Amino acid sequence: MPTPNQITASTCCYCGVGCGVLIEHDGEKILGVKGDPNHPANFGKLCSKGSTLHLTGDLDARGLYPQLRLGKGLARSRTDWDNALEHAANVFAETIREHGPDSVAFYISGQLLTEDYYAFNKLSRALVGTNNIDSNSRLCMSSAVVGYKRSLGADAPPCNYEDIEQSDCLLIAGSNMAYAHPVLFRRLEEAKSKRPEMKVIVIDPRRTDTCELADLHLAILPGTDVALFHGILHILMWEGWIDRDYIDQHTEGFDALKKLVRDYTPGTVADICGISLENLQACAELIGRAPSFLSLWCMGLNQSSAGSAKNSALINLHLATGQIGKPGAGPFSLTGQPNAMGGRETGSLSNLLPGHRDAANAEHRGEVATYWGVDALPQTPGLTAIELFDAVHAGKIKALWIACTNPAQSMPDQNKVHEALAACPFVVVQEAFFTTETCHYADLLLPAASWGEKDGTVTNSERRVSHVRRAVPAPAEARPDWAITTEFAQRLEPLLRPGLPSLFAFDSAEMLFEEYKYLTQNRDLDLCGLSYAILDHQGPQQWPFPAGASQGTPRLYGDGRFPTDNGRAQFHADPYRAPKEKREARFPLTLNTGRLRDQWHGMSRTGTAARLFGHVEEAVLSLHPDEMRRRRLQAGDLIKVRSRRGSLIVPVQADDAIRSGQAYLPMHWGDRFLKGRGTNVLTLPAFDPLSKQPELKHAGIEVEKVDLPWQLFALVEGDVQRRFAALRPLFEEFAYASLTLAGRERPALVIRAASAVAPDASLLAQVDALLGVDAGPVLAYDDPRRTVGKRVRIEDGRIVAIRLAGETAARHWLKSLWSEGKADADLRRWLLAPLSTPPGAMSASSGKTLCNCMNVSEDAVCAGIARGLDLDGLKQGLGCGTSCGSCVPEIKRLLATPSVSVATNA
Ligand SMILES: Nc1nc2c(c(=O)[nH]1)N[C@H]1C(S)=C(S)[C@@H](COP(=O)(O)OP(=O)(O)OC[C@H]3O[C@@H](n4cnc5c(=O)[nH]c(N)nc54)[C@H](O)[C@@H]3O)O[C@H]1N2
Ligand SMILES: Nc1nc2c(c(=O)[nH]1)N[C@H]1C(S)=C(S)[C@@H](COP(=O)(O)OP(=O)(O)OC[C@H]3O[C@@H](n4cnc5c(=O)[nH]c(N)nc54)[C@H](O)[C@@H]3O)O[C@H]1N2
Ligand code: SF4
Ligand SMILES: [Mo]
Repeated sequence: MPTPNQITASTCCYCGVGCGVLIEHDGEKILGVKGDPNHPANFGKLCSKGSTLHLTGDLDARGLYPQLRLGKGLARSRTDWDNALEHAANVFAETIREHGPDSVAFYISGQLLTEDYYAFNKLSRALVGTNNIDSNSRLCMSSAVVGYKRSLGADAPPCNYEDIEQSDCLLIAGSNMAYAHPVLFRRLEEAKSKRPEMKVIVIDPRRTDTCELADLHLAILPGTDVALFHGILHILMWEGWIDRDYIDQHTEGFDALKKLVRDYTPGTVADICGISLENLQACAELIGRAPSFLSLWCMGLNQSSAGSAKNSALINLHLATGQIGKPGAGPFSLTGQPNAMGGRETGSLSNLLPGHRDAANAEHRGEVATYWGVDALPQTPGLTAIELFDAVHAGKIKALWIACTNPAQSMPDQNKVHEALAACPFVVVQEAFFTTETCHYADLLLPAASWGEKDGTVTNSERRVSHVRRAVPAPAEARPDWAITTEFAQRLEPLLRPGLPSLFAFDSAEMLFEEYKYLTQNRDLDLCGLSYAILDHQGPQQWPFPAGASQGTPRLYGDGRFPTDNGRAQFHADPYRAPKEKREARFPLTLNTGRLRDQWHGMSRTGTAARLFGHVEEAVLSLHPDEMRRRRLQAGDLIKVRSRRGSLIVPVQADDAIRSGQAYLPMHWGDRFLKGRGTNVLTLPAFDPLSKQPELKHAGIEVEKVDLPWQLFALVEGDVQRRFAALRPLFEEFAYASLTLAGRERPALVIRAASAVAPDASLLAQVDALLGVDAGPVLAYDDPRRTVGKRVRIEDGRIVAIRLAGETAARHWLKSLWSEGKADADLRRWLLAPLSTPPGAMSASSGKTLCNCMNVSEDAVCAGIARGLDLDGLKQGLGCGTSCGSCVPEIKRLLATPSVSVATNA
């Protein structure tokens, strides 16, 4: 029986800010979500993604029952858990017996909970006996891990969120916080509005919405951060803005660095970075004169073949100025995923072990083996993500277990990843949503519980551990990850170590936590004083929190002692190295990739909420207007984007937020929403030598216009996930196909496709049948000579489905009639005439929803600005920006743009 009005305090499952949420539910279904006013990460705030969590998770997209494929080429069919896990245990045991433990691998995720992570780690290293356990954090945080460890001695971000608010000078490098860590950005906006003297510097090749808060934006050339940081240090030294005492007392290695940065003169650096001498000098001065200096960084530094060098070069600046271990100061890496930190803590990168230990360290291996009661842990180094999929491709990995990540969308060099997955003899995918690209390759597909349905803990960017609480049961037969992993391990044990007591006698997530936490005893991250009960009574806590502690630790290294052998922090003198793919005639553009405000990664969850497509509806490549002109491209033209590894067809748009010579494509599109394996078909697998993190931000590309005159547009209301699944395969026949959702109260599936010639009539007939425009109350017009065809289905006086074939000029007009619920005389007249262009003058509308909470369009905001409204006026008049605030930076940008009247991007 559902019991209404229940509230469960939990956390948001998206970014590393780690906001607390209050889940409103009836014990069966999640009905709403609010920010938790008592959670110290967000104090009640949520961003556009967090506040729409309850609108996501369409059951038609969820995994409900295990599915098994009994041979390549066969279809998967439903099975039960017993059979599924027994089968998996047999295949793994057989593979290990025949080819050794390193012939299997686990590829897991920063979105798992700490307890899930721990179970996988023990499974891989203690039971299977392989270090082949890596996670998507390899694509995300591994450069920061290396940076912290080699510069400061341990993988521990020393700061907290209040330090950000208290700092006098903030350097935001390679982070688009406004989109990727919005609630923290809200906190920063507020702090700066209270203390306008606070200075904000943004280092990003693009002018992002984060720049709305910047006193200084350095649009450096892609990948040149190391040169910039050395150049800043050069000036700091020259001007005497370094802290000699701090360097002498608490660090080592400064002399070598001094020697290196001598060559990084302002002129050289300005040249390498493509910025002015004045701006470089201004940046160094802001840092050098600031009473407190804090840096925030994210993927613009980490996802680089020089990721480790970028991290350490930035930390150098803090050590040289003594700006660490005090309020408002320190090098603060923002974590991407909600539990990227938990993964690092439990040792879920192949080179790590639980409790911030190293797999290559014999003493560490011994400690963990003893604690687990096994003879030894494996010595052979484990494979890292890129190496792992290479090994799968080469046939060396014969059984692969993937959990909570979608490598067939998110890894670079997708063509190779798809080949690898297709060829792997046994692929298990443990997923909450069965719609992902990776699920396609699963021989065994296991339905996982997801947000609101599982118990455990996560650690956010500021080392704060929160208790994640279950609000409702998982749908159908979906199970929590720790339970799946543990039960698989229990079935594998008798096959691999018969007769021995179980290593996996866990009945709850809490039992896993209790076992795991003692592996952190006396380590830098000591969690021994924590328990679920303490988290419930005292709220989320920051580690270290050793036994006997009454509270967590907000800031590290206040005493200048570092967890290195001699207690000193280490300067690193790595020279600047350019990104791997140099600009050359065949690939003259550098492709940068990253996040959108309202989407999450491969969109398995956000892609089920139509309104989250209101801000950006489809994949579009951005180019500087000069590059467009040079190639004679118009906004909206379909282009072929080519890299050394693959190509993709998308529309193009002009964007003066990026510099000439560069291009930008959001990372979110994979093969499902866009034909052609998505953004990462273009990116390169080259990685940093120490962190093995791939260079996802700088791929060499070229673009050219493609001529695909036969176009199709379709829109169909309702039942979107099922229609998506049925229609998507038909669009393989088209050269270009993009699928998206639209609408708020009445979600619709929207499809755009194009090809060189008209497709087979039978294909179109199949599409029509699935759209429901083949029969019933449908107005139709066909012009066989011009191969133009129009179909509109009208029910109760409203459009419910549209299909335009041949030419699609009327699509914006029709879509707006649909969204307004109109089917007027104009429509009927237009439909029954050979004309395909819409009647009357088309108003050029961007169709973009700026404010998702209050449903305010960009057009409405621009019209308000044209009427003379300022930010407060717009808030009062239109309501935009008054709820989650995620749209405020963009509204400010529009306010600052001269001549904003009505946006005219077609
Ligand atoms: N909305 C949303 N939020 C998210 C996520 C999401 O999918 N959607 N994902 C989460 C995850 S897992 C992560 S890791 C974070 C990522 O958060 P961010 O790293 O902030 O996001 P990105 O957009 O990937 O990249 C940040 C910026 O790096 C810049 N950049 C590119 N190359 C360089 C360079 O060479 N130097 C410098 N200085 N900058 C460069 C890009 O232009 C981009 O603006 O976001 C988290 N939050
Ligand atoms: N070009 C380019 N590529 C990138 C990046 C980039 O900036 N540019 N960024 C990289 C970064 S930083 C990251 S972190 C990766 C992210 O890449 P992925 O890890 O592939 O991203 P997600 O789509 O979040 O995948 C998580 C999967 O877990 C599923 N899931 C959700 N909850 C649960 C659960 O509780 N249990 C289980 N078992 N499954 C669940 C989701 O449905 C989803 O399919 O992408 C990387 N790829
Ligand atoms: S900032 Fe947004 S996405 Fe990140 S945890 Fe908070 S609500 Fe979730
Ligand atoms: Mo990430």
